[in-house]
Amino acid sequence: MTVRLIADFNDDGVVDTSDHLLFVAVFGLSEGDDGFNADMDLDGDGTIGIPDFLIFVDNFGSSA
Ligand SMILES: [Ca+2]
Ligand SMILES: [Ca+2]
Repeated sequence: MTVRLIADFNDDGVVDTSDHLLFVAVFGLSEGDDGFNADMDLDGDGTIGIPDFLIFVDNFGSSA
């Protein structure tokens, strides 16, 4: 069984600082911007911002 963690952006099975670095790199981008990644728009509102960060924090430390 494969569990896809919501905030495991690099798919290594754990939500940790390496995922945080990926998140920081896209923080503030909106749909249509260069580098926007819909996987990191955790609440699906079209912008990668504070609400997505809060979801990330909730999932930080999770492992599959
Ligand atoms: Ca990860
Ligand atoms: Ca968002």
